[in-house]
Amino acid sequence: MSSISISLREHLHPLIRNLANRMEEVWQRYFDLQPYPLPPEMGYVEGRLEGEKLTIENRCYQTRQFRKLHLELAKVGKSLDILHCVMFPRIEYNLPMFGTDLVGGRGQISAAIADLSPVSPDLTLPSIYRQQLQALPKVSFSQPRSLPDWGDIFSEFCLFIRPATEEEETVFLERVIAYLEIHCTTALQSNPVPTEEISQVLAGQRYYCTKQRQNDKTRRVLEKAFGLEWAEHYMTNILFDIVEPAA
Ligand code: 18B
Repeated sequence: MSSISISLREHLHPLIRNLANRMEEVWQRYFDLQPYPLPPEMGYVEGRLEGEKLTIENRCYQTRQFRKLHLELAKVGKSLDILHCVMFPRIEYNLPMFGTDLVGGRGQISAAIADLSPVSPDLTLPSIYRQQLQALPKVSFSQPRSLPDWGDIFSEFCLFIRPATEEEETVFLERVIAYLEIHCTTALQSNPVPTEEISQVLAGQRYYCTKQRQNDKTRRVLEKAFGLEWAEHYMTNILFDIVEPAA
């Protein structure tokens, strides 16, 4: 299996490959990564989309602060390369959702998204995050993209662009790594919330997942390759799952 995984990564757009490698390197540097029990049939998945092969590779870990660190790489024939990543904090920790999605094909990334998304009822980030994010040097991109209707979950720091040049790809990659480093260091210093505040964190995570499941562009790719039911199952249970606390 690992040789298949390695070869998938090698065949993806360089920005996707480089970001995947860099994010895993950051995770390894900060955390004691434990395996996350993904259903075995979901580690490596193959389907067909309009005559082309769709290959999905899932990597999942857990840590003290994070229930699930999910990195997914996917390739549809020669036409579509995808990186998807979400870090799900344990609900005892009032931490934002780090998420990134890169979609591209035929040598061009069309969508590069990254954010630290709030889980508070007023959809703002904790000030410790805002201060660090505001302190980063300003960056700008020549082709910003606008968020879809369901995108109210994203913070004011959300990056959503079509990188126009290799230089912009590099600026985007370095900015995502900066977000990730801020997140890892802040998470490592954070303490669990009192029990009575857990339900609020859970509600915030649930809202985030509910909105992400409304992404028709993701859903359509999965439906075409694997069917309606499988796509619904995958979006609800693998990509954007919610875990209820033990009663
Ligand atoms: N996503 N993406 O992860 N999605 O998963 N993604 C697209 O150029 C997949 C996340 C996000 O404009 C597109 O328009 C598939 C996370 C947003 O309406 C395609 C998988 C975030 C958009 C896919 C996947 C996130 C978007 C269209 C599973 C943010 C723009 C590409 C492997 C943290 C939506 C394009 C819009 C777009 C596909 C965001 C094809 C199959 C974690 C905002």
